[in-house]
Amino acid sequence: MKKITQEVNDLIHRSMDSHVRIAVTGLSRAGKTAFISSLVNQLLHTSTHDNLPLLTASRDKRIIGAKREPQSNMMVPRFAYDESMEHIHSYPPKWPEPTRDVSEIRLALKYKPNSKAKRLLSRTSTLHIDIIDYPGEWLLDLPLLDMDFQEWSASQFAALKGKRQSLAESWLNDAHDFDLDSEVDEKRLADIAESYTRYLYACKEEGLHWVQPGRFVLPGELEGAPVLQFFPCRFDAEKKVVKGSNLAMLKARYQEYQQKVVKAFYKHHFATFDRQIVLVDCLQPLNAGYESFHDMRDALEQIMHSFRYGRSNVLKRLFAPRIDKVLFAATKADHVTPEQHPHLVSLLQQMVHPAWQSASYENIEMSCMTMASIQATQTGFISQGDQAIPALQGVTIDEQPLTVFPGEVPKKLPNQSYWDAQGFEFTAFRPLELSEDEPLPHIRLDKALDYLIGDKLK
Ligand SMILES: Nc1nc2c(ncn2[C@@H]2O[C@H](COP(=O)(O)OP(=O)(O)O)[C@@H](O)[C@H]2O)c(=O)[nH]1
Ligand SMILES: [Mg+2]
Repeated sequence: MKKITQEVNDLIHRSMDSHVRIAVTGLSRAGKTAFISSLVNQLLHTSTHDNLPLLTASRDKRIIGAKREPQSNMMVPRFAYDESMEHIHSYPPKWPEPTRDVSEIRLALKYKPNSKAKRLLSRTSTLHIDIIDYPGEWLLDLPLLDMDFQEWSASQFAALKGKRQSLAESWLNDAHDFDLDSEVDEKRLADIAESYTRYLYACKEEGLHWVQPGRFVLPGELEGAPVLQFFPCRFDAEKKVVKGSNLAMLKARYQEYQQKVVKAFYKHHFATFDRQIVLVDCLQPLNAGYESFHDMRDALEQIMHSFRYGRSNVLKRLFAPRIDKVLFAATKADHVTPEQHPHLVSLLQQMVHPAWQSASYENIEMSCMTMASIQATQTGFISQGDQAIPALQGVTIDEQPLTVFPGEVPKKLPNQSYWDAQGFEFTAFRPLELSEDEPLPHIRLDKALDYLIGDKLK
């Protein structure tokens, strides 16, 4: 009898377990690593600290505690949480090393349910949370699934305007006398592909984020593989492709890239996500200027296509998408004074909303907010005559203590005259010196968490 009761109890407990996969993305340096490190750190401290007041279940004192668990997907590298924390707690504190691939970490969060149905069954429940880190650049590749090699090539040449045109010069020179019809020359293909890849990196360095193929700049384990060795070409689509020629090889590699890289990512990773947070660094393009800012907006619009599952959509043909909530978060809010935070949200909304509203996002909820995963500044006031102006205090990356008013964030998408008139100057700070047994300081990370999993903790 006792054994049966035990088994029934186990069964009930297992049925009280639920599971959510939260995907974290954003273009490189948007703050993914910082966000996941802080998220894990916050949850691990929530049993002992009041560090997440905006997470409803935590405010209601229903969170019992969190612990790490072995991740469920064994084919994906582990998210380097301990290494990140070592960096942050080193002296002087450092930001975690950048990572360039997909990674995953899993937590079990034990809580007291407040829904009647769940309470009847058990006094405690467990939510298993998988957190997945992947580069936003990979989402820029979705349109490739709807384009053949010729169409894609044409779209790349059409984009060669403004800064891009001069950045592309060296690649175009290297490809200038390349004969597409002659017998395949692997070495030459590799060289021109490298030159094209350098052009893509140069775009990113100039703050131009829309780069295709996205995997070329964040190759992960595919570094150096032939599937990443193609480049746009001008050719007559009507003419027959010579067998065994350079063009035949380029087309084959492009198709392989579509199937084995782009489709594979959507099928094996993206299809398993329940919730998505897209991190956006709005401050970097404000520093960089007009072209960079608009390019960021275009890149975001491209990223949004991955959450559009209209009937004829290429994603729906591949799998049944599961993501039902997407959060866009402007990161690094600790770079600006608190009264500027509403401007930062409104700026992000202006980048995201128009594109969101003009398309059909069936059954997906979306929200925008601003936060700082790891707060690296303290806020205060400096007096100027008889006025007190808000200011930030921190230590720069080169170890210089600094008190500044970094400037105003525009509420609306700025036009060129903004940069001509004042421009923006946001300094990068290193993390503050922190004690290892305290949770990391953050701004509204708990609000993000409430949006992402609040409903799963009822
Ligand atoms: N002040 C501040 N800086 C941040 C924060 N998050 C990220 N950063 C900065 O942005 C850089 C890139 O962040 P990271 O998380 O590595 O970006 P990822 O490439 O998206 O993983 C870091 O090295 C920090 O300099 C934050 O919350 N506050
Ligand atoms: Mg990272």
